[in-house]
Amino acid sequence: MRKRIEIPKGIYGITGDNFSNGKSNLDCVKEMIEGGIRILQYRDKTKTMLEKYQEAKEIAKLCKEKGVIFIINDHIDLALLVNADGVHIGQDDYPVEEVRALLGNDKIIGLSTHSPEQGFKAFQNENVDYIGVGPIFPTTTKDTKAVGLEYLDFAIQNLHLPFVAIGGIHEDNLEKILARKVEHFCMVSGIVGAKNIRETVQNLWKQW
Ligand code: 3NM
Repeated sequence: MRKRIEIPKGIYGITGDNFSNGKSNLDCVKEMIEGGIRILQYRDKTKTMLEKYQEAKEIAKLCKEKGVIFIINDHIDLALLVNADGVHIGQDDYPVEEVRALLGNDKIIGLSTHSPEQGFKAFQNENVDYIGVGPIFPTTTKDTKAVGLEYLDFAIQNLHLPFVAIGGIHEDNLEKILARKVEHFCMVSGIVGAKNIRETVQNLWKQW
C-alpha cells in the first residue's frame, strides 16, 4: 500500500502567462515565492516544448533553492527532465497507473477532478497524492464548465485526501472558499494578473 505524499497547505501557485500582463512565468514565480508560496505548478499552454523546457528548468532551480515544491502540468517527460517534485494531470491524460510507473513512488501526482464520481475514484487510488476540485466558479483560464460549491462541499465531507479548491476564485468570492476552511486553494488569474503579486499573495495568507 503506497502512502500518499503530503503537499504544503495554504496557497497553491500556478503560472499563467496569458494573464500576467507581459510578465514572464519566471518573474511571476519569483514574486509568488517572495509572497510565501510553498507549492508551485508550471502550467503553460502556448509555448513550444523547448521554450517550456528552458523556462521550467530555471523555475525548478529556483524552487529547489527556496525549498518550494515544484509540479509540472501535463508533461511527464518535462517533469523528469527538470527533476520536478511531481506532475499534475487531467482526466484526459495518461492513466494514473502508467504515470506512476514512469515516475516511481517518490514523486507527487495531482489529478484534476470535476465531479463527485471523478473525485471518489481518485480517492480510492493510492497513486493519486492530491486532487484539484473545480472549477468552482466560472473561469476563462480553463475550458471546463464550473461545477459550483456543491462539489467542494462533497469533497470536504467525503474525500479524505488532500484537495485543492480551484477555478474562478477571486477576491469577491474568496470568502465562500475560506469559510469552508479548505486546506489548499488556488487562484491563477487572481494572482498572476495582480499588479503586485507578492503583496497579493501575502494578503491571501492573512485571509486564509
Ligand atoms: N484547473 P483561475 S480550473 C487550471 O477545475 C485550472 O481543474 C481547473 O484559473 C480545474 O483561478 C483552472 O484564473 C483555472 O480561474 C483556474
